[in-house]
Amino acid sequence: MHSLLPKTQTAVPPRTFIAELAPLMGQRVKIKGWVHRLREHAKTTFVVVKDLSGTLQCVVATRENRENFRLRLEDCVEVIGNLNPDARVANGMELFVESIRILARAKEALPFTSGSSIEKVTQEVLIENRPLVLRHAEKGEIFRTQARIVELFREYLTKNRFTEIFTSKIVASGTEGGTNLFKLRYFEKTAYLAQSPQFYKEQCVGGLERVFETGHVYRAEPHATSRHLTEYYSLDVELGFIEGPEEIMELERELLNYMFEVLNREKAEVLQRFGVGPLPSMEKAPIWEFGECLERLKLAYGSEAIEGLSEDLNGEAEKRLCELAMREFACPAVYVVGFPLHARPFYTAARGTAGAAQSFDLLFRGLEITTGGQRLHERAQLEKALRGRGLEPSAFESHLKMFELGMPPHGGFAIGAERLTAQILGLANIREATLYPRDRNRLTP
Ligand code: AMO
Repeated sequence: MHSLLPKTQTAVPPRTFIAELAPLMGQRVKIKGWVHRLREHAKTTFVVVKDLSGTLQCVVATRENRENFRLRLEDCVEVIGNLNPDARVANGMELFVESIRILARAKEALPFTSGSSIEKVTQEVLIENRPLVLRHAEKGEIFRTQARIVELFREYLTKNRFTEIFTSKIVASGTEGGTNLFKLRYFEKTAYLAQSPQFYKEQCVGGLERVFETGHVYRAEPHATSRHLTEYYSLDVELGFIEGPEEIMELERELLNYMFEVLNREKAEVLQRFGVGPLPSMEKAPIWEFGECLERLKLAYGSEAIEGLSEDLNGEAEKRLCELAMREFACPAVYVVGFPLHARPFYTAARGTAGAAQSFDLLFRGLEITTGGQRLHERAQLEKALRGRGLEPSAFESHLKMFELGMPPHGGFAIGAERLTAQILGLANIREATLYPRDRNRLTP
C-alpha cells in the first residue's frame, strides 16, 4: 500500500532504536527514550537520550530548551532531528534537535538517576524505584544478564532432547519436607503453594524422559538472610534411565560450561564492570563426599569449623569448601555428594548402605546454588521412606500411584536463578538479583 502522506520534511519519520541509527546518517530521524544526561552551556545544551539499545547525544539551543522544554533528567521524550557525524562522541554521531515532545515528566527530586553512581544507594531505595534501576547503566545489566542465563539454560537443554514442562504451583502437599509451606484456602479445601516442581518433573520423566521447567516456587522461609527468599525462580531438570548421581553432576557441569562460555563471550564487559572477571570452567570442580568435606574443613580450619555440621553444611562451610577447591583445583566450585540420607527429602535414593544419600549440592563461589540427586523409583521404596520419616503414604497417594506405571531410574537437579545470577555477577545479596523480592517483611512493590 502507498502512503498518502507527501514525502516532505513534515512527514514524521518512524521511531528508530538508537543502535540502529548509523545507516541513517545525514537524515531526519525520530528517537524515543529518557533524558540520561544534561549538560548546559551558554548557547548549547547537550541532552543524552537513552533507549533500550544505547545512548545518543542530542544538541539543542539552550534558549530553546529553557523556553520550550525545561528538560530534566529521566524525563521521557520523543526527539526528531537531523543525524550528523561527530567524531568526538562515543558512537560517532549526534542529533541536531528539530523538536522535542515530552511524553512524561520525571519528578524533580529523584533518589538517583540512570547515569548517577549508586554505590551508596540502599537496597531499600533500589527496590522502591525499580524502573530507575532497570534504566541504570550498570544495575539494569543484572536483569538483562539474568534473562540471558535463563535463556541459555533453556537453549542447552532443548538442544539435548529435554522437553520444557509447565506444571501447577497450586498443590495438595509439600515435596521437600519441613514446615516451610504457604497454606492457601482453595474453596472448601486446603492447598499449598509448590515448594518445587519435584513430584511433577519426576512424573513427567515417566513419559517424556528428559524434562526441564523454569518457574517461581515458594518457601515460607522465616529467616531474613542474604540467600533466602520466600519466592524464588527455580531452574529444574529431571531425566530418566540414569545409572547414578554422577551422570547428573556431569550433565550440570556441561550445562554450566555452555552457559558460562556464552556469557564470557557476550558479557565480558559486564563481568568486568561487576569486578568478577570471566566465569571459570566447571571441568575441574571436584566431587567430594560429605564426610570428606568435614575432614577437609577440620584439617584446614580446625575442629570448630565442623561444629553443628552433622546433617548439612552451613554458609561458612560452603565458603570455605569453595576456597579449598580454589586452592587445590583453581576452580571456585565443589560438588558435595553423599549427605546423610535421613536429613534429605523422602524421595532421595540411598548411596550404599551406610546411611548416605545419592544427592548432591553444588557450591559455587561460596554459595549452594544447586541441589540434585538420584530418586527412588519404586512405589514400595517410596512408601518405606515416607514411613521412615513419620509421614503417612496415603497422604501422597496421587503421587505414589504414578510409580505403578513404569517409572525409570531417574534423577535431576534444581538451580535457584537468583542465587546463580548473584554468584555470576558477584552480588552480595540475592535481592539484588530479584526484581520484586518477597521475604517475611516484604510484599510490595
Ligand atoms: P532445594 O530445596 O535445595 O532442592 O532447592 C534447590 C535450589 O534452589 C535454591 N533455593 C533458594 N533460593 C532462594 N531462596 C530460597 N529460600 C531457596 N531455597 C532453595 C538454591 C537451592 O540449591 N527439589 C530439590 C531439587 C532437586 O533435587 O531436583 C530442591 O528443591 O539454589
